[in-house]
Amino acid sequence: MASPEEGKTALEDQDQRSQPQATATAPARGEQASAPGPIILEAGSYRPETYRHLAAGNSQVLFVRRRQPTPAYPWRRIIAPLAVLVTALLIMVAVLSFGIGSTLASGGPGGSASSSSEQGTAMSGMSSMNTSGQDANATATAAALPRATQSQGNQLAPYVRDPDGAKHFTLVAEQVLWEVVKGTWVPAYTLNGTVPGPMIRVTAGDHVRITVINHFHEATSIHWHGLEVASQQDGVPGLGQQPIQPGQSYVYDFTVHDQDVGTHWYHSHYNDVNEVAGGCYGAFIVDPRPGSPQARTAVHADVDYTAFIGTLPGGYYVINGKSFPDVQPLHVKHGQTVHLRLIGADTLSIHPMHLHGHIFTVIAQDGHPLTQPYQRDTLQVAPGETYDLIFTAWAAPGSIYPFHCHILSHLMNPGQNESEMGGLVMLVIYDR
Ligand SMILES: [Cu+2]
Repeated sequence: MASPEEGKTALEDQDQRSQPQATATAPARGEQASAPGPIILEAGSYRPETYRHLAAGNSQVLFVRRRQPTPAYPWRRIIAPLAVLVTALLIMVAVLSFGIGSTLASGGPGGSASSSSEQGTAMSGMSSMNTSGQDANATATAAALPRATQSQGNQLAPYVRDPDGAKHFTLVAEQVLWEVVKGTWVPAYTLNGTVPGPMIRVTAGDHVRITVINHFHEATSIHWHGLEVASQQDGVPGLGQQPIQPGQSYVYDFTVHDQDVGTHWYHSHYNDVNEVAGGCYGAFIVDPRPGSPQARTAVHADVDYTAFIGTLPGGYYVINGKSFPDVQPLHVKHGQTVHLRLIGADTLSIHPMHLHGHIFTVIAQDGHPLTQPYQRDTLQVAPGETYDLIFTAWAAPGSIYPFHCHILSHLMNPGQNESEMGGLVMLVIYDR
């Protein structure tokens, strides 16, 4: 399985976007790292020298990206738009012939641009409405979307204090093109412009107010997953509220209590097969009240990191909105205690997440401390679940370990071959 990418060096990473993709014509250049200094590796390669360098514990490793991984299947670029067109025509004919064409008028454009991907199919979901027909407009919509102006999600959400003491957050729902791997932009449903949306972090006892402003081209609503809130605050259209229509806003207002302490999240609950699979979610973490019994038993880790496992349109598997090699690494130092919060944001698949070189302890599930924590090196994360893991960073400074899904087809980006690595991989890097 000789890779056509072999021999490519860091220099060729420059300006990949404009390169023609027909063939990989990079000449072999021999050893790159012959002199002291950074060792340049091509991230995602299974080549043996990758592991030799990592075993040496060299923290000077520089990872670079490969070129666009599409040249093996150029015919897809021709077939895909045709398939979208044919699908659109079929849907239109079907809908019109049943005399329910009027429903199309209220259904917004969808965000899934790929008819050949695993996402974007019209699954029936609890709150999904008018999903059929949306793919028809997806291509046109995607072309009109602005590019995201931020490159990383999961940033701590700011808030203002209202006169009544409430912590008031604002989430703006907006569809953007999101750079899932370098040079590849996919249509995404975001909150405040990033995948994941901002992290809401509050303390038990806090009065929380969240204004959701909908700038999607379709309705939405936000569900506070794992929190005990009144049904009219729960974010399910038709049960406690009406969908938030484009241009409208809705104010959620609730208090978080001691039973809400832990790792939770929020996500769209309208057209969720597209909106959640398009990135519309974020972390909602509730810390214990200072001095409370919960606070006394809480873990005090040196590193506290949250990782969403999900998908994005086009067949991408993502950790915090990015596919490897663009997944943000988890940086640790020798001797630290690491608290990793995992959140299953995929809408279809369970992901058995495996950490190389470490045994971790699962201390909480769905935010709630386990009476009997257990040890694993692989943990299945199903859609909707959250897990809190603790591990000790025992290894030497300079070490690098992958944390990855063990369904190996989830370690490839669309168009990659078997010698490449993408998708659900996050590196744990020991800083010096
Ligand atoms: Cu997986």
